[in-house]
Amino acid sequence: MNFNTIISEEDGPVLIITINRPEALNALNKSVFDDLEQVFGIMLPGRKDIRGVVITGAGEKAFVAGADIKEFSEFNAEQGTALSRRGQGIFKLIEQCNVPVIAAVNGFALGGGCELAMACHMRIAGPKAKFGQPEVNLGLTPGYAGTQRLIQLVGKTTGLELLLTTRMVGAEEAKQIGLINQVTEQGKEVETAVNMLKIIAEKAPIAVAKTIHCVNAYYDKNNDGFEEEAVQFGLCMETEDFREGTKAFIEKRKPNFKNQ
Ligand code: CO8
Repeated sequence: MNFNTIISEEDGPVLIITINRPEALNALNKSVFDDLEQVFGIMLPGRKDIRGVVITGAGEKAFVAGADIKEFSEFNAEQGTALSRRGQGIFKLIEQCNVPVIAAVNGFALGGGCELAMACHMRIAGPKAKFGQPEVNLGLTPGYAGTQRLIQLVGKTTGLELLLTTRMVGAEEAKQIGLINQVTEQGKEVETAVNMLKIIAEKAPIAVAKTIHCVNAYYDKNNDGFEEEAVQFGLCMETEDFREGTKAFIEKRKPNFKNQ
C-alpha cells in the first residue's frame, strides 16, 4: 500500500504508523486522513496477522498539533461540517478497530491531535507530551469528537475546564486525570506501546476484539452494553480459541490460539 503522509512499519505482530509531516508538527490534512482511512478501513481488515497498532508522530516535537489550520481557514459551514464528519468517521474506524490501538505521544497532542489520541484505545506518553483542546482560541468548537471523548475519559468537570480554558496538561497530569494510561521515558513511547501490544497479542484474538466491541457499546446510545456483553460472551464459546484456552488451563500449559 502506498502512503503519502504516514510511514508504516511492522514489529512482529504490531503495526507502527508514524504521521510524517514534521514541518507542520504532523498536522492532520486531507492526505493524512486518506492514509489513515486506507490503513484502518482497507489494510487492517485484510491482515489477520496484525494484532495491535501504534500511532505516533514524526520528529521530537509533536505527536499531532491539530487539524491543519491552513487547510480549513477559508471554509464555510457546509465544508466545515463535512470535514468534521469525515474526521469523526475515520476516528471511529480507529475506535472500532478489532485490534488494540495505542497512541504513543511524544510531544504536542493538540486539537485534532488530542482527539486522535483519545480515539485510540490507550495512550502512552513521554514527559514532554502536552495535551490540549485549543479550538476556542480559533473561534471553533472541537470538530473530531473532542467534546465527547474528553468528557468520557476525564469527566465533565475537568473536561469542560480544559475545553473552555484551553489549558494544556503535561504527561503527569494527564495520567492523574485519566487521560492517558502511562508515562514512560522520553523516546521510549513507541517501544512501551509495542511491548504492551505484544502482551495483548498472546491473548485470544477474537475475545480481545469482542472485549473492545463491548466496551465501545457502553458509549453507544443505540446499544445496550450489558446485552451486547451477554451475546458476545456466548459467541466466544463457539470459538476454537475458547476450547483451546480452557483446555490449556486444565492441562497446565500455555494456550496456542489460532484466531478461530
Ligand atoms: N496546522 C497547520 N500548521 C501547523 C499547525 C496546525 N495545527 N501547528 C503547527 N503548524 C506549523 C506552523 O504553522 C509552523 O509552520 P511554518 O514553519 O511554516 O510557519 C510549524 O508547524 C511549526 O510550528 P510553530 O513555529 O508554531 O512551533 P512552536 O514551537 O512555536 O509552537 C505550537 C508549537 C504551540 C504547537 C504551535 O504550533 C501551535 O499553537 N499550533 C497550533 C495548535 C492548534 O491550535 N491546534 C488545533 C488546531 S484546530 C483543530 O485541531 C480542530 C480539529 C477539528 C477540525 C474540524 C475541521 C472542520
